[in-house]
Amino acid sequence: MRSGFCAIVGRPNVGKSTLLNALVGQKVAITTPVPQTTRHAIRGVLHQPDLQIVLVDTPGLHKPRTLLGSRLNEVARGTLSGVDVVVFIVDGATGIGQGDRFIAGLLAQVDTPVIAALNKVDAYARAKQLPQLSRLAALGDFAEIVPLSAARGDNVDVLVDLIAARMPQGPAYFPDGQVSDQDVDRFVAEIIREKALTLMREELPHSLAVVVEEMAPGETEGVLAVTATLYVERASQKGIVIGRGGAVQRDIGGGARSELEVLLGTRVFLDLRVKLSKEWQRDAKKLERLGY
Ligand SMILES: Nc1nc2c(ncn2[C@@H]2O[C@H](COP(=O)(O)OP(=O)(O)OP(=O)(O)O)[C@@H](O)[C@H]2O)c(=O)[nH]1
Ligand SMILES: [Mg+2]
Repeated sequence: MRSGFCAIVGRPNVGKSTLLNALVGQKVAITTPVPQTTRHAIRGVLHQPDLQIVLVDTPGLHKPRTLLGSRLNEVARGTLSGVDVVVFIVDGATGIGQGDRFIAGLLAQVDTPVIAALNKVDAYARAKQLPQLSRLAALGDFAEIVPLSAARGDNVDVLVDLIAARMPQGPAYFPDGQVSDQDVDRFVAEIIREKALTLMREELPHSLAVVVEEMAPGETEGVLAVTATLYVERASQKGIVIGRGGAVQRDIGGGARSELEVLLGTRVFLDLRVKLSKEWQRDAKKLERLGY
């Protein structure tokens, strides 16, 4: 069989995780309208007869302002070597800019072939596609260039073929049916973080971290009991996450619970707590404790 590794890189918010999910065919990574959502290199596996592509979603490469930011960049840069092909995504809706040029420069320094993808073609006029494609082509020496919509699925099959063509002969790295290397705890924490980010948007996205403290079969049969903590950085943020009379916290919990029930195929009892971990984004020890 043919098998290998493919890293997905690009600026924050260009649609890397949405593309990962589209390629795998199910939700492996959380996606939100907030930049710097992804914080780990998440592996998702595309299975086809005689073919296995291990896709590595990465945090968006950006100018870091905190220790967390630098960590995220290290994670992304660390995936560039040691893969068979890189998919470099840019956002055609916001346009190609300095950040993309910077990443193209990093990619020029590695030997790995790069497929450039112009994402979000559903979100702007068709007439703008050609100029965007030529702007993208000017950024580097790409093996292929493909316009696509990760959200709608346009051309995702074409991308699969382009990646597959670059997979060497190799073993199955994951058993049939396994679509990700994330453990359930991490996945549950991520779904809770997704709901929180989506509900609170601009207010404090980067200051949030979620840790699953406990997960076990509940007292009622067929129920999974989860205890999780939402960490914020400042005392004032606690109030925002909890909301008036606990409304925001309840909405986060409710949204996460109903999605988890579908994704995990079991009833879920979710106990959410909100705690303060002062300035955790800038503190090496706290970052480690939170899993970063
Ligand atoms: N219109 C449109 N929106 C998209 C498309 N792909 C992704 N998006 C949206 O773009 C936003 C960011 O998507 P993500 O997949 O989270 O982006 P990312 O590159 O993983 O972001 P980070 O993890 O923060 O680096 C979300 O609101 C997505 O719904 C697309 O093809 N078309
Ligand atoms: Mg992401």
